[in-house]
Amino acid sequence: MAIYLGFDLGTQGLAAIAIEVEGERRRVVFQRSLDFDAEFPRYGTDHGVLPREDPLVAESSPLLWAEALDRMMGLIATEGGFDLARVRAVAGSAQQHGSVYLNHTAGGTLAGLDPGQPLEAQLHGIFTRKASPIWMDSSTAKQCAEITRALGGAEAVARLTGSRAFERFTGPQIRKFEQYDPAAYRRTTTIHLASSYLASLLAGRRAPIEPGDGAGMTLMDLARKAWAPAALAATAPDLAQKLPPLVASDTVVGSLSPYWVRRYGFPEAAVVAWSGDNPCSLIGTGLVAEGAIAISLGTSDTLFGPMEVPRTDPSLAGSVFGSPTGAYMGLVCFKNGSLARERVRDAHRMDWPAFSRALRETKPGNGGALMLPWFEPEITPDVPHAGVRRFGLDAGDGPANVRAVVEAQMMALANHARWMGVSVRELRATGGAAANREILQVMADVFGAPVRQLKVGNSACLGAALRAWHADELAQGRKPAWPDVVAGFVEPEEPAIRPAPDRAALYDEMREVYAAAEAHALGKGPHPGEALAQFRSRFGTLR
Ligand code: ADP
Ligand code: XUL
Repeated sequence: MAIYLGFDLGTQGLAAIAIEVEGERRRVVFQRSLDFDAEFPRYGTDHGVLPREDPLVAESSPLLWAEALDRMMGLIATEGGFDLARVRAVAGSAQQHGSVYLNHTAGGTLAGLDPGQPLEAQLHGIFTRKASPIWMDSSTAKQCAEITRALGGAEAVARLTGSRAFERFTGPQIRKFEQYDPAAYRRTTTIHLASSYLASLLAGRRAPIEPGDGAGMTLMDLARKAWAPAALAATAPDLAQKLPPLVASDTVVGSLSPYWVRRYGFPEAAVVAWSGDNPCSLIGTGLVAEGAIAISLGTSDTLFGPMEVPRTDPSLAGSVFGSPTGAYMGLVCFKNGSLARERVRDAHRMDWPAFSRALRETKPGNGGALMLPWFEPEITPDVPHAGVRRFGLDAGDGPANVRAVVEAQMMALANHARWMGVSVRELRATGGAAANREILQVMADVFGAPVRQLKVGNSACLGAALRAWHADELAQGRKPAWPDVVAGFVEPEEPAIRPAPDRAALYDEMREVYAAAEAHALGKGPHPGEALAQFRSRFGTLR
């Protein structure tokens, strides 16, 4: 019976899953994750991020990622509990936008890895840049402005690439690298995404990029799913030679290289193009047709849903990426996700059970107390400098701050997803914090829709494994339909978490107040004092 492997390079760790498939029989046979800070302390990461002086800079280590992949392959071989010869194909998901810079020796090194030595020890000479900028970086405002100007304005960039130029996107990051270290840029022969870098390590050769992750670079023509010459020219010299080719998401890019075969006993299984964590999560939550959305509460909070044809966000807050199905997906991303919830939890010396208790013991609407949870610079909306704002909220009141941060996050998700034009009948929740039913209750109440947890919590990792299976079927000349591929794996847990009907009016009004508070903080509207007073007079007694 065939086994398919999926990996997920998250911000804070690497996860893997193995699924077994034969006919109607489908099951998860292995699941494991490795936390970067705990398992690889010598890199000195904090939540997977290297220490940095500038709060706008966020980087991680491509050597750490390689070491984690090597360790995980070893664990699958020793603890997987299945005959490795059954592994037919491997695919992966990776945090989006992060980039890896390689020199001319990389090809030879990857093709000739010595199975007697650890992977990481053999890679030190292949990089032109030791650290990889990751999605949490917001240090490229200048480069975004330059690229935007060269391409004729933010709307033009969004029409071409699916998104305006965001600071975390790869193109602005590449431009910054070229400006700060032109000699190292010139020595760079390949610029990978985290996804194509890890696929290259597995295949022992330069792996291509696919349109799910490629759309997060400000370099891809979204409609044509090809590199956009104007965007490349606006970004850095000679970029076309340094980027891997773009291929369809279901492309087999090679097979497991001799390193993995000899070191751990894997077969020469197919390596399928890796994609971004959000495109993979779309598959792993079962969203293969338009009309439904999912929310991932990972390190970032994201909301996403499938789209048949790309419709860009007129407010330019959202993004459109390729979907692994060949269609498209809309996405809104928030930097102040799990780490903001952790900041509130830790400030009030709580653990997750105490955090949940605080949500149970406080009332919807928080008596009109409101927070703008910008512990870090925010992506949605664009908040360049961190700064938490509180309205009628005592910073020392633990339970009220817990409710305030979660209500704020859910209202921001709901407000900034309106452009997708999806009437939300049901939400699927995934990511680390989706294990928390009290957080999901606030989600259900704010959206006024039932929320379903999924049986497999890491949907990005599951989505990667399902992509491996789908591509392997295609490679054998079959035509698997996506609904059949995801069936049996993405069924939600019962029962759903239902919204309390008496909360709909409250959150409808509170979402407007929240939008006003946000606009005010961005210098685009009056102080929300009056709106808050009205809200309190109608709902404040609920405290
Ligand atoms: P990534 O997006 O990096 O892959 P995960 O999806 O693994 O991250 O989510 C990790 C986060 O999940 C942690 O930072 C933690 O804050 C959060 N988390 C884990 N368990 C809980 C819980 N019970 N309640 C709330 N948050 C949780
Ligand atoms: C999406 C984004 C994050 C990362 C990390 O645009 O920046 O969701 O993919 O998970």
